[in-house]
Amino acid sequence: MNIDNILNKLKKKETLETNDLKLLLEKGAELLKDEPNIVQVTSPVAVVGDVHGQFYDLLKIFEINGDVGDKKYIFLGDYVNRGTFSILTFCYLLALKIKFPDQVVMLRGNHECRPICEVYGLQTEIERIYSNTDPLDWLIETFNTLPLGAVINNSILCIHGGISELIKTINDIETIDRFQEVPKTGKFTDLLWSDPSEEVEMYKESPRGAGSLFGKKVFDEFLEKNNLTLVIRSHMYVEEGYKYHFGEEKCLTIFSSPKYCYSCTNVGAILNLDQDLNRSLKVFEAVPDEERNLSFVKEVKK
Ligand SMILES: [Mn+2]
Repeated sequence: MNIDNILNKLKKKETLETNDLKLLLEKGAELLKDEPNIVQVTSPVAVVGDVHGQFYDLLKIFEINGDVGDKKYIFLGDYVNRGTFSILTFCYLLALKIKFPDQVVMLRGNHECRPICEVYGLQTEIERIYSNTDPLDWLIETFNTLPLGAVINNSILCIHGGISELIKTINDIETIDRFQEVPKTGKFTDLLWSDPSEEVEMYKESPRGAGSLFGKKVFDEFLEKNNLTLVIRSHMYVEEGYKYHFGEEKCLTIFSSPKYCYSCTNVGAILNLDQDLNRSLKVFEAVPDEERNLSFVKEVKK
C-alpha cells in the first residue's frame, strides 16, 4: 500500500477500492493499538474537535491552520456520522496518522461505535458506496483501537466527553480495556459521553442517556488532584465553535463542524497551543454548499 497514493486519492475525494480500504484500516489499527490509552504529547500542537464527516471543512482546517507534517494535531473524536463524507474523513486522518505517526493523535469519540453508526449515517453511506457492509465491520474494528485521551506537557488533558465519578486520576483511565465497543455505562462511557453543566455541583445523570453531567466542584477537584491546568473536550454543539465553562478558562469545549449538519448557524473552531502553551483560538466558517461536490458519490446500488 502506497500511503501517498492513498492520501492523494482521498484528497481528490475519490472512493477507495475495498482492498485499499481494508488495508488502510488494518494498518491504522496496527499502529493505534500500540498507543497507550492516554497519549503523551508535547507542544506546539493544534487541537480539533468533532468533524462529523464534513470532509471539505476538514480540508479547510489544514488550509487555514497548516498541514500535518508541518504541524502536530490532536483530534478529539467524532470523525463520522451527520455529515456526508464519513469514510473520507476518517480514512484521510488515518492515512495522515500512518504517514506522520508522531504528528497526529486521534482520540475516540462516542460516534466511533457500531450502534451510533447504524443510525446516524456511516452505515447508510457504506451501503450507498460499497456493494456490502463489510467495510462497516472493518471500520468498527479500527475504532476499537483508538486511544481515549491525550496529555499535553503534563498539564492539559484532552478527551472527547468529560470526567467521571468513577475516574479520580488519569491512571484510572490507563486501566480501562479500550479494545472493545463503547459499553453502556462505566468509566469508558463517561469519558466519551459526559458534559460540563453549570446547573450541577457534583455529578448528575445526563439527558443524553449515557455519561453524566459534571459540575464545577468536582471538575476543580479533578484538576487539582491531577495537576492539570486545562481540560479540552468537544462533543457539544457550540454556536461560537468554542466555549469556556464554569466562568473560568479551565474547561474548554472545541467544536469543529461549522454549519453543523449543513444546516446549523454555528462556526467551527480549533485551538493552537504554542511551545509555552499560550492559547490561540481560530474560528472558521463552513465551505459554501455550492463548493461541495457530490458527483463522486456513486448511485445507490439496487
Ligand atoms: Mn460526541
